[in-house]
Amino acid sequence: MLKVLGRVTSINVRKVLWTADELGVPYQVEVWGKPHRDPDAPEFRALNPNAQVPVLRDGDFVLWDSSAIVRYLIDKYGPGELVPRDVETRARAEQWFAWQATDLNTAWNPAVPALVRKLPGDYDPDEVAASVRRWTEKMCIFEARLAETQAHAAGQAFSFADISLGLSVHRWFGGDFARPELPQIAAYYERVKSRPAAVVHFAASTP
Ligand SMILES: N[C@@H](CCC(=O)N[C@@H](CS)C(=O)NCC(=O)O)C(=O)O
Repeated sequence: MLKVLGRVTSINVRKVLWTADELGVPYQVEVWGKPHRDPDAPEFRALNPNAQVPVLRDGDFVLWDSSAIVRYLIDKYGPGELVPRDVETRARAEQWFAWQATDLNTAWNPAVPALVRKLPGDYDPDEVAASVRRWTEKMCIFEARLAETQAHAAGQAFSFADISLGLSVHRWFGGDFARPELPQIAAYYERVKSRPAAVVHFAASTP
């Protein structure tokens, strides 16, 4: 059986688990990641020299980086309904999938640890406020995209991009800060989190 090394409080771990659930692939979670089990341990670094979760073990095959793992699962066990057949729509899914991992994921730091996960730390209030502003700007970009599709990131159908974006929206609503009204994103949140394969991942302890 597939083994996912990580902690379910990590968005990148849940991105992998939700993908596996969408594809109907069974897996076991081996808990790694602070504060449970420090991935800086030599046996974990031997699997991922970055000392980060998630790591996938599929038999003897070991893979790190959540985006690479999502693509691997789709290629090996899918694609299910996760990959649009039309080339342009598929490219659009890739675009939003990459945008989440780069632009959005960097904008929300340090707002996420300070205001969403509320991790202990000496946060500079100005930096947190600047991060909220950057994060809000990115969410407005996604709001505009959803206004075009009225459904999902790549178009009408749910795709792999909506896994990481859906979890990101979950974070947005889990934070302790003032948010502008973004009605498209609010409707999208209800749409994605009610998917049968999604429910458990939205119920996880921290957004
Ligand atoms: N690019 C990596 C980033 C992984 C990452 O940032 N992992 C974080 C959790 S989301 C981590 O391992 N933090 C250390 C820990 O949990 O101990 C990926 O997408 O897999």
